[in-house]
Amino acid sequence: MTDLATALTAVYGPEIQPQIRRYQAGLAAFRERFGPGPVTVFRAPGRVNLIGEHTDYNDGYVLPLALDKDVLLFARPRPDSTIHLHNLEPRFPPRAFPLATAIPPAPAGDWSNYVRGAAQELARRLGLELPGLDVLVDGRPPHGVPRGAGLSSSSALTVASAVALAYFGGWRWDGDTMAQLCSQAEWYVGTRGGIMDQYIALQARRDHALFLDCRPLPGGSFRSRPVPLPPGHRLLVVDSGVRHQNTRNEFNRRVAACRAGVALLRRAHPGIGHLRDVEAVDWSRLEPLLPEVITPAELQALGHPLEDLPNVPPDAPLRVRACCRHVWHENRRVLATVAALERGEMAEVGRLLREAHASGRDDYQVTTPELDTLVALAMEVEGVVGARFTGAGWGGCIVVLVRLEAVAQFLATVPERYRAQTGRSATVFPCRAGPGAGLVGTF
Ligand code: NG1
Repeated sequence: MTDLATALTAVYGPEIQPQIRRYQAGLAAFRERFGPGPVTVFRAPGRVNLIGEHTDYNDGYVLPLALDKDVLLFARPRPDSTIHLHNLEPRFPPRAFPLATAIPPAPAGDWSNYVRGAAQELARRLGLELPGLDVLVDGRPPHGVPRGAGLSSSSALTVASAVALAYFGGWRWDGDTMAQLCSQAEWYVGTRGGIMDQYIALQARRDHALFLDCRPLPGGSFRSRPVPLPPGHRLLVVDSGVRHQNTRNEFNRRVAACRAGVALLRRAHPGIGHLRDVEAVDWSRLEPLLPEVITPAELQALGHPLEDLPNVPPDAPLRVRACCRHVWHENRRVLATVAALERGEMAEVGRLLREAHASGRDDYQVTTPELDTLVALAMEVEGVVGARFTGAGWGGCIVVLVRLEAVAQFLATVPERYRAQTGRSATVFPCRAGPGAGLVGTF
């Protein structure tokens, strides 16, 4: 048995009173539902990405950090091989499914699919004798990860589930292998995302962002490096309050546009596998090789079928040139941001963040009017270094880098002006870079 206060101090630092109450409530709810006895607790954080959007599935660069908000998973092995799921939020109803190497999905949008994906992937890849589990999940505010806000609450649930199953299955995982497994697990829900969210959830370091090269090295590991956050500054996450449903199709269309670009560039650059592989070729030489728009059917006729991309119909217009333009430049921006942060050149960091937002808005077309408004309002505050949308887009949050002394002015003006302009309320939370996912202890 672990001492709760000691375990929580190791994870959250000295201010643990609210966390003690949160964990105690979770433990009590678990025992009320599943009976007395020891309970093992796991956690996984959400993330905010400073820069490098829609680059991870193109084998590119990203610069995320883990939030100090997390999903808690309370678990205890069962004598059979089923997973019984309970969630402290009533809008996520109880679920149960048997462990297997092919687990049937619940209907699209069902919360249990993230746990199913993780369970299926562990059963498949590791061939473990996984025990069944009773599970209780707590992702409630204010300490949980906001849902659907581009802060990777889904990856946090996937990662926490995988870590719990691996623990009870006796697998001593390494972070790179586990991140790849969890990234694959999220394909279970249909999106074809990259490795950023799961990697940072697992490998985050307190007070640091993580520069990650999403191209796996020959042995399957990844190159990453902690980047300290600039002293005298604060990162703010501002939730626009806009949530878009069914972004899966739009997401996969962007993935399709990038893959189409690679297929077409291969005619002049044989052997390339990702946009990343032409990073040294000047964009002005690549752009003429790409059409503005092409459909999957036209690509197929050219001998380049797009495979394994759910919900991308043959006549979907793929904006190949603009999407590739975003990715090619965004990769450069990540490298330049890391260099500028390390040299303390904050004006340059700010310029890159603003440019990244404009590129997501104009080329990748994933922002919303509300996100654009929030970024514009943020930039009006003196002392704001830069601001941009964060995560996939289509609503959710912006991230703002601001000088410490300007935070009060930001809080006093931006939400009010946002409400005046859009009629919506924005939630601002200062963000501390927290540690990565793992076992908290048995209580
Ligand atoms: P969010 O914001 O969590 O939907 C998605 C992808 C990332 C990355 C970003 C865009 C998943 C699980 N996450 O994140 O891999 O591609 O969009 O940069 O697919």
